[in-house]
Amino acid sequence: ALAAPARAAAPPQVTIDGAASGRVFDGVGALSAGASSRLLVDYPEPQRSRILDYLFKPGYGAALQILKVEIGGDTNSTDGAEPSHMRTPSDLNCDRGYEWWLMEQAKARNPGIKLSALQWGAPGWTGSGDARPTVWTDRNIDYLISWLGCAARHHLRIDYLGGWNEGYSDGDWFVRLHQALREHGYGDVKVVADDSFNWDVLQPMAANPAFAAAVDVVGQHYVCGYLSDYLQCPSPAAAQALGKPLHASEQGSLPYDSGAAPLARALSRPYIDGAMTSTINWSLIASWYDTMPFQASGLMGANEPWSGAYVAGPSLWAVAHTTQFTRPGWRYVDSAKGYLDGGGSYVALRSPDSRDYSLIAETIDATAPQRLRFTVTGGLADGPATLWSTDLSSGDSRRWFVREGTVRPGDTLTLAPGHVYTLTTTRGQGKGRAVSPPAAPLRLPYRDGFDSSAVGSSPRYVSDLDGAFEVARCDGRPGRCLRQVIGEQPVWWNGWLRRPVTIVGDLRSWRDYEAGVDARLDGDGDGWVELLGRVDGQWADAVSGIHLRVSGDGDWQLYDENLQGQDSTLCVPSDPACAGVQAQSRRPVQRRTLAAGRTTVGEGTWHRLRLRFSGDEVTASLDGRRLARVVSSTHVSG
Ligand code: 147
Repeated sequence: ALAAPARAAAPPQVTIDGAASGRVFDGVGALSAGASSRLLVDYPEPQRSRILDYLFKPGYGAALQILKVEIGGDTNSTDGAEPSHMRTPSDLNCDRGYEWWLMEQAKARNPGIKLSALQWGAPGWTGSGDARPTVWTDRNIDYLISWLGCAARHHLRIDYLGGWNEGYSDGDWFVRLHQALREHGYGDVKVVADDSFNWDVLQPMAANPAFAAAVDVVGQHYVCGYLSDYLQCPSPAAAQALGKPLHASEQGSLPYDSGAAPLARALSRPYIDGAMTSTINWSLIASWYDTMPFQASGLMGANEPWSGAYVAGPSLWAVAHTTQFTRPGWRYVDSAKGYLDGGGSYVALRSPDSRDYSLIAETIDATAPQRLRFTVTGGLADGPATLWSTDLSSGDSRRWFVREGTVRPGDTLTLAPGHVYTLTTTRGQGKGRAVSPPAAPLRLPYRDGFDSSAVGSSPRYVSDLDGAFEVARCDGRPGRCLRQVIGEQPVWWNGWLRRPVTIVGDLRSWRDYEAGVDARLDGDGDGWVELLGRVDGQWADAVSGIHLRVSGDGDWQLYDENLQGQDSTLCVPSDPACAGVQAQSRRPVQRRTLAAGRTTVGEGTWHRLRLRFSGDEVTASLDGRRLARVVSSTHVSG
């Protein structure tokens, strides 16, 4: 029974008082960044539409209220590189990549969704030109204004714009950005600063009133900690005294299954502990090869476009417990927020223009059922309310996002441990029922001549880790080719990978096979081309696997590149050695030459590179001539 009869000891009570209004709620969202959506766009229909429904369609799944996207910079930004709209001062292409498409799809499902944008890296010409280039230039501001122009061409209104992901701030740059937005007719775009850590931005804002005035929203990352249980999510009193909205503008980084419980905590506690009124999860959907870092970190998973398989797991429903019952513009009800004595937390929100309210509670850390009596006052609807629940301790999807029934103010609820609950007077909720097809390997033989891909596009399944590989008309032979088009070092984000690489394939089922590519170097003899095989990991500047490199100066080398260990905490912001964006892995990459020699390969001619893997035997050849046969058992598949 939901409503237990009152017992001797009075149960704890929560009063949802419509007059006790707190801060304005700005919404729960997710982040498509770091090439996290790369494989989603290649999904077949109807699966692709179903996945988008799970993410964006109201009353169906996560029903996200904010979509935050990366402004691509042709440089590695975690799980790959996203393309830039403006690679040179005279270039402009508003159709590269998949973020425009994604924003359009989100808006088509929910016209009220808010859009937010931020750059991780940027083309070199927009940068400061220093040894460690920054984006704090007027050229970069022009570049961002051009991006907003592209958004307008796509009929997309951008609600929030940040500076440089985890790159801290240059206060005067934010002042100029704020001015430029006004001058170019984007005065309603809210400026977020500084998408970094520890509320460090408060100090430069306090020291520079013009900077403070230029900032509409203070957004901080990982306010509940990093890759942890996300138990506490505080903000300093000085932040709360600013009179500006405070956002948890990136958090998450946990898998769509095991991350659901920490995520549930991190949806309510940033408001309870720190007066933050928005949280954004990285990532939206784990749509990158498992080869790359932070496998499965997203609200959903979908990285097999060939099979159409996807995972709509508990994280989706943890989010739905807030998003399906509120809207941006609602207000928190401060009489009904806090921690439960038996473990867990709760917040309540109310509609600004009706008597509706919703109370969201999580009991993740409770160990026993607990009672909670609720009452309603202050002009809110005092009739029956509906209770929804998700049992996050269960792997049974039938126990997620369940409509339990009706309760009334004055009733005492019994809250089971390990759950998320929503008590609401709103309607229109729903649970999507689309079912994923089974997972399947990417079958061999696999080949792509790019003839069915548009010039300028990224061919299906091909995923750039750094740089940009585009379909082009071939030079010196008929047909289409893939060309790496970035010739200038971009302003990198954290410098994990700073050489152009693109990958395609299957991490687990590709074991014994032959890989080949026809390649041509364009340049002055200082370039190289590599064919990689059995790629089984990527971290920092290592692409783990077997590499055959042929250089324009005539050297060739077969080598094995490995990751050192697997620890995923690259850099903690409290570590002084980690100056935010300068976070470089301090773990060296291990490279081992397996064979090397000289060829007559120069630039401007086509050559065929081949790698053949059979058990622990690796054979490399060039233009049909064997270069080496070696034994290497370091890499088994990929
Ligand atoms: C964040 C990035 O902003 C995301 O693009 C993605 O790479 C994510 C993966 O966890 O990480 O960057 C962080 C870097 C360092 C910390 C947190 C986030 N940290 O040390 O707390």
